[in-house]
Order: sequence, then structure tokens, then C-alpha cells
Amino acid sequence: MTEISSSFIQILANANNVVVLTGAGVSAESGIKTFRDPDGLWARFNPAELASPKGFMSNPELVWEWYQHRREIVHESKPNPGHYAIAELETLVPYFTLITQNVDRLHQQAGSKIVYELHGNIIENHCFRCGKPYIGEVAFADKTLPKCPECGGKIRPSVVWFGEMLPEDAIRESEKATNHCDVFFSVGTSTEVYPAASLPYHAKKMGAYVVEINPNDTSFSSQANLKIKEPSGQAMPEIIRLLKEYKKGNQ
Ligand code: BJW
Ligand code: ZN
Repeated sequence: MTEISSSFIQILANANNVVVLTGAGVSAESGIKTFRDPDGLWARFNPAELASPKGFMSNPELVWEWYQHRREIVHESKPNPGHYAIAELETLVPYFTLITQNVDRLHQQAGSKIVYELHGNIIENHCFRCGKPYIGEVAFADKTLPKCPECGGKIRPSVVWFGEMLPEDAIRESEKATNHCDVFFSVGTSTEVYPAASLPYHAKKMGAYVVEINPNDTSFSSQANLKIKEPSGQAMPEIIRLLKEYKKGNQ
């Protein structure tokens, strides 16, 4: 077990602004597959075919079916101790920002209040042609791709595919919070996908104390002030426990 040093807990206890960036690893312990791990989604599926506008245009039914399947898995999943610990951290620091690349809404289910979803979400849909939200009911078993009632365009999940812009407000607020934070957590992300991956580097450059929580090394690891090589479902609850203990002893 990686030691979570008392000096780090002291830094966290004195921090005014804390930012947490999460990736697929945080939901791995909820049974949702990551993308780039050896058994991840991209080991079996081609991202260009399934997670790009070009892929959707060339085979919309295949893409829709893949997302229907993944929705079912998300629907059956529950937040894990990592999600709950991140939600609790929000209540223990003066200013807190949660930024996620995850599309599963498990942070919200765990009680996180404001979540900047950089890559959208898998729950909602919108029209590929006119962009209007699609509010029609979509049953998981339904393999037929719905059509937009406004323009007849094809309906797609409201996730962000490769080559697409991230939601403007989410990226703006994420960059703003990253600029001003004292402690930045990069949890369960490979830091391979931009612009999300640039946030930990940016936090470091701006003088924040950057903590990476990931059982594996990433391209960012060598830059982290602290690397906790553990699953987030173990490390995050332990950090909360130590933070509460520290605060109790320093009242
Ligand atoms: C655990 C754990 C446990 C396991 N506890 N940890 C060069 C520079 C800059 C940008 C680019 C560039 N070349 C191309 C680009 C653009 C591109 C990009 O970054 N590509 C890279 C692959 C190179 N980016 C984009 O296209 C983005 N848009 C954009 O840039 O717009 C402007 C623009 C447009 C056109 C041209 C140029 C610029 C959009 C990115 C959209 C990403 N979408 C996806 C799919 C979402 C929908 C869906 O779910 O299907 O988002 S891809 C996929 O990767 C998903 C994730 O959110 C994202 C990040 O993955 P994440 O979360 O890090 O997961 P993994 O699997 O990679 O890592 C999991 C980690 O967890 C691992 O490290 C494990 O060790 C760890 N782990 N168990 C803690 N229990
Ligand atoms: Zn439409």
C-alpha cells in the first residue's frame, strides 16, 4: 500500500481550492470497462469506427447498438467508494471543482453537486443533424435508431467523440478552476486524451500540488508531486479518513 504522507494531508487540509479530474479508472470498480487498459474497450473495438462522427456517418446502426449495450451496463452499475469519497471531499474543503471525462453520471449518483462533464454523457441523446436534444424514451432493447422529430436526422448519444469540440462551459470552467487551485487530483485517467489531459500539466505549471491516483503509471506520472499507486476506491476513502482525522486533531 502506498503511504499517504501526513505532509500531503496537511497540504490538503490547508488548501482553499481543490480540483479533481477523473477518468474511466474511477468507474472501473463499478464494473464499467476503461478504454486503454489491456481488457479495455479499445482493445476490442475500434475508436475511429465507434467514437467519431465519421464512424457514425458510415455505420450509424452499429454505433447506436454499441452505445445501447453500454447504456445497459451503466444503468446496472452503482457508484463505488471512490465516487462517494470524491463527493465527500467537496464538503471538506472551501472551494471544490469536479471535472470528469466519464459519461456514466456515477459521480452525480454518489452525491457530487456540480460536475463538469468534459466528454458529455451516455444517458442523453441529440440529433446528429440539427443538434436538438432528443427527449423521446429509448428502451435499451430497442436496436432501431430513432429519428429527430424536428428534422428527420439521426439521433446519437450526447457524448463527445474524437474530433468534436468539448462543451464550451465545461472546458472553460475546468480551465478556470485549474488555474486557481492549490491541490489538483488526477484520478483514474491515462492522460492520453486532449484537451482533458492538459489539465494536470497546467495545474502543475500554475504551482498546484498535483496528486495522481492510478495503479499504473501514465505519461503524467513523473510530473506528479505525489503518486498513489492504488485503485481510487481504496485511495480516495483513505484520504478522506486521514483528512477528517487531521481536522479533528487540529480544531
Ligand atoms: C484506475 C483503476 C482504478 C484502472 N482506480 N485508476 C494531439 C494533441 C492534442 C489533441 C489531439 C492530438 N491528436 C489528436 C487530438 C485530439 C483528440 C485526442 O486527444 N486524441 C488523442 C488520443 C491523441 N481529442 C479530441 O478529439 C477531443 N476534441 C478536441 O480536441 O476538439 C478540438 C479538436 C477538434 C478537431 C481536431 C483537433 C482538435 C475529443 C475527445 C473525445 C474523447 N472521447 C472518448 C469517448 C467518449 C464517449 C464514449 O464513452 O464512448 O472519451 S475517448 C475515451 O478516452 C473517453 C474517455 O473519456 C477518454 C479518456 O480516457 P480515460 O478516462 O483516461 O480512460 P483510459 O482507459 O485511457 O485510462 C484509464 C486509467 O485508469 C488507466 O490509466 C488505468 O491505469 C486507470 N485505472 N483501474 C484508478 N480502479
Ligand atoms: Zn434534428
